[in-house]
Amino acid sequence: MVFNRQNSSTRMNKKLYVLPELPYAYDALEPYIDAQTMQIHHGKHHGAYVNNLNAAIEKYPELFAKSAQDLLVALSSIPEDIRVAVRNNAGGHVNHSMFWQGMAPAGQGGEPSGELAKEIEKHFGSFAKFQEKFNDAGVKRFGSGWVWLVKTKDGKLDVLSTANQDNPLSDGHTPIMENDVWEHAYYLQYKNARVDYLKAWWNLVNWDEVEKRFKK
Ligand code: MN3
Repeated sequence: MVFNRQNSSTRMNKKLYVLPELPYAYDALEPYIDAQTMQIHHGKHHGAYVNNLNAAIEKYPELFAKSAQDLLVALSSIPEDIRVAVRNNAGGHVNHSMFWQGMAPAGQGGEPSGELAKEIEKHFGSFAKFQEKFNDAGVKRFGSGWVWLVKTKDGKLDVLSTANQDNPLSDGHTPIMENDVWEHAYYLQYKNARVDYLKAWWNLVNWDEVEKRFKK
């Protein structure tokens, strides 16, 4: 049997995107995020983004060689017929993977330290003002989306929000931390009170992870 060289190398490069395991148990973020929300959010929502991303890329298998982040950075170069699917589902995959890593079991929250704490003070005035700006951007995001702390193209810290599953990477910014303000992130526990969820969520921030991203 003769293998076509190109086909076999395509097959070797084809690495499906996979749903990462949570770095903690489903109930580890209680009482701020309940176990059922985590189970559905991770298994069903994030799981669906991964499946849909794999299905979209299937048409251009050479793209499996790229990381999901790289797909978002180079969104304009993605074939037009799958660009929206990649934007939504690579976005959903990257955003949620970062989101899980950016949280830690309750009680380990606290405040940022070192260089990051200094930069936050420099750009926002104080940690409290930064929190206020972040929460405000989250409350004002109409419909579904995300709120972010980013390092902008010119190296400044800024707070912004994006719609749907859009990621700041596609606009040339580097995401440092993020909160999910889709209703599926909080509705079971907080109902329509997004603002209460946003406030409670600070108890879960994994500052070690956020500082690591900031230093990169
Ligand atoms: Mn979500």
